[in-house]
Amino acid sequence: MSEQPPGFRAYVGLGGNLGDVVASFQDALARLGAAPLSCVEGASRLYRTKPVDATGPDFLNAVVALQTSLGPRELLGVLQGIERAHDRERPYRNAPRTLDLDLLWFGGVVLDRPDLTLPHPRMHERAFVLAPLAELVGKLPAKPSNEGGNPVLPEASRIEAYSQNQGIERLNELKP
Ligand code: PH2
Ligand code: MG
Ligand code: MG
Repeated sequence: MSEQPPGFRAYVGLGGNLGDVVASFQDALARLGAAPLSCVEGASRLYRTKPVDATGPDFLNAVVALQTSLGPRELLGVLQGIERAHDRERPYRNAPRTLDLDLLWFGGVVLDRPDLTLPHPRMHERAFVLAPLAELVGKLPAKPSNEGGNPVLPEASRIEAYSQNQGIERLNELKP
């Protein structure tokens, strides 16, 4: 009997501030679960967040963990396809959006390419990423280092302080 090779754990940030964002997140969760060689391991709660370096209405943000045997670029392609399915438009930088899916962390892989930087270069500055990510990392079983380990995050008290400064409000669960 052949053993399934261990997949990587990837963390994906979800954001949006146009249209029915809860419905977009639910649909994105279903599509992520249906992606090839991948399954959803868990999701954070929803967070209402003030726009950072952006204009428009408040955002909803969340983070989803996947177990995947896709490569990081293949997974990026899946994320971009889901954004397109939600008519994501980019008229200018950080414009209001229906759905933004950012690959935050991929099994400890470090990459610096024009199309993809891992871990996500701005994730440690942004409470709208850190708060849901820390919640989810705390809920999932730890990954051994030979399977990529876990993202190293600031202390909980620091994330809490960032969250208060950046006007982050924790809401309900993201239901599939
Ligand atoms: N995404 C950005 C820029 N600013 N602000 C909040 N609150 N949430 C986001 O998801 C977000 C942002 C760039 O993608
Ligand atoms: Mg983004
Ligand atoms: Mg993005």
